[in-house]
Amino acid sequence: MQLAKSSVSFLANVLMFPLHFVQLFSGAKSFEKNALLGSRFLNRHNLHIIRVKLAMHMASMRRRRLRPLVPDHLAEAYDQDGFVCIENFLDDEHFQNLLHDIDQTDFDRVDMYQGATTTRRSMIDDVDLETRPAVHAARENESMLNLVRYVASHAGQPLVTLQTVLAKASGDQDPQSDLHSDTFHATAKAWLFLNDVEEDDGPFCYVRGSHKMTKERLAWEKSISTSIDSVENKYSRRGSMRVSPNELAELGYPQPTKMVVKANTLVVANTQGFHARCASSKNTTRIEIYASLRRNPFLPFVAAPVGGFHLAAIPMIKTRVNRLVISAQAKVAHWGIKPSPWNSIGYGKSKEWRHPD
Ligand SMILES: O=C(O)CCC(=O)C(=O)O
Repeated sequence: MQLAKSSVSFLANVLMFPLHFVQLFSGAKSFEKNALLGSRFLNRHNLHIIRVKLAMHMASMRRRRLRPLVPDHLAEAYDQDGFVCIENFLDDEHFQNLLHDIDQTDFDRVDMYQGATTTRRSMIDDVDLETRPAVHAARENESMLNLVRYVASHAGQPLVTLQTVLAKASGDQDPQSDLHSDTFHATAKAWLFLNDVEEDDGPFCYVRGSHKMTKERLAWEKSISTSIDSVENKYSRRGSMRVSPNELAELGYPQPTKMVVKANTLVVANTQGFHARCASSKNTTRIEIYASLRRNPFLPFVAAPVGGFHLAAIPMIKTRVNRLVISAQAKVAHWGIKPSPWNSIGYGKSKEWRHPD
């Protein structure tokens, strides 16, 4: 039986070899799903570390070219900490109109359930915003988009959506509340918080400086990449490494900083650095304009700062991108390739609690 199982897995790896090989040059990160990325032999010979270092080198090169997109003090803050935090980001009138638009609108919504937390995306494509100019202007805010580009180290079009995080106090653990790095290369996420986020409102937290790949960090990553079979956490095995507070100290990083912020604060972070959504002892609702940008870490160019040869920057795609992303994931699920995390829940308010118990 055991022999039959290992023969099947050997044959599968042989058949998958061309795909696994091509994925070495992409953002593929799962040690578990790619026999080359997960190979103990190759990782002992530094396959993972070579990818991390090369991605880091390419990111610094691209970021230098993107430097004119952001003010000096923000570039310096990013370089030092791995994130930037800007209070009173939108002017007051725009911010009040944005809150009003969001309160008054029934959005087309999808939910993702992770443990006791629901993450909701409310569609803010052009068709949804014909009478909602304040949301449209926030979605198109060039200062925010340029910061996301700089932090991600990529030109291109960030995905921007209206996101609500509805977290129950009790229930299964939200995997986002363990400190983790999203992947092995620079990638950006941004949150323009629309309500105050207090200490016990499930704030975002970030380990300052953990976007820097120090000698200790590289050694830690190597040790994980060479012992994948014995790593318990499935997200770590899939390339999104979890780290404990004790390990942070051993790696020479500080403990995480909680982003306890006022409404209208923008945070943009390189989520290769360690971060999490803090757990809370009460039910919490966080609502935000959320943006993200992740592209192939080995791209050698940032051509045409805004377009950057990015599919998502094509006008026909850009104006409908919220729905295109969800329906692409649904198609992939329909073909049996990968289940979609998103469940359509129809139109309604972005802050509605549907299952409060
Ligand atoms: O929403 C948050 O505060 C953080 C979520 C997170 O950890 C992630 O998106 O990787």
